[in-house]
Amino acid sequence: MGRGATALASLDTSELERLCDEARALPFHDVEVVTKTGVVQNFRSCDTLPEDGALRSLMQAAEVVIDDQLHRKYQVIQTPLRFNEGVVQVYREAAISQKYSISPHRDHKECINVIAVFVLEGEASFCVCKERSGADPEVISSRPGDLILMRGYGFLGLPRPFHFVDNVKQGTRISFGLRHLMKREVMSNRR
Ligand SMILES: O=C(O)CCC(=O)C(=O)O
Ligand SMILES: [Fe+2]
Repeated sequence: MGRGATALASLDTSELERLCDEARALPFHDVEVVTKTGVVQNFRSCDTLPEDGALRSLMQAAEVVIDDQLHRKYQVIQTPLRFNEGVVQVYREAAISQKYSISPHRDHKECINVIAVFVLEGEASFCVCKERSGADPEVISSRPGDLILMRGYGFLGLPRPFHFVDNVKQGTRISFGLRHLMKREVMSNRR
């Protein structure tokens, strides 16, 4: 995680299909086009997941596996990992005039330990960069089935990475982001 994020292959096609079917049927809502802190957002989102569904079980399984490695085994994160937020985001193909699907930002300080984003569908670029301007971007290669792991607040005392999504190709991109919020009442995950 040299620059604060990395991606690894994680889900097989049949699991992906189940997750996508469940994700597509969620009651998505529009998000603010520009947040209070100036982050541009071009997607719809849903954070209410069906009980006993594939998304929830993935959230639980990911928590166990990641906690096992990063907390119990290697103590890279100090507090036990508890994913208490799971958000599905659907991005439409970007208009040419729109550079970013989500512009450079860091996830909120309330998001501790590690942030896990499963790419469920679509092609796009998830990039880390130096600062809010988007300078010096590096694409974290991520395809459907991949899991992007990103430093949250407190991860080895290292800075949270700036990152963005652009280049959403034909069709849609669906991601499933898991976060451990220190307090659950956070209104916006981004700053
Ligand atoms: O959909 C993604 O890949 C993650 C987007 C993101 O950075 C966020 O929602 O904070
Ligand atoms: Fe983010």
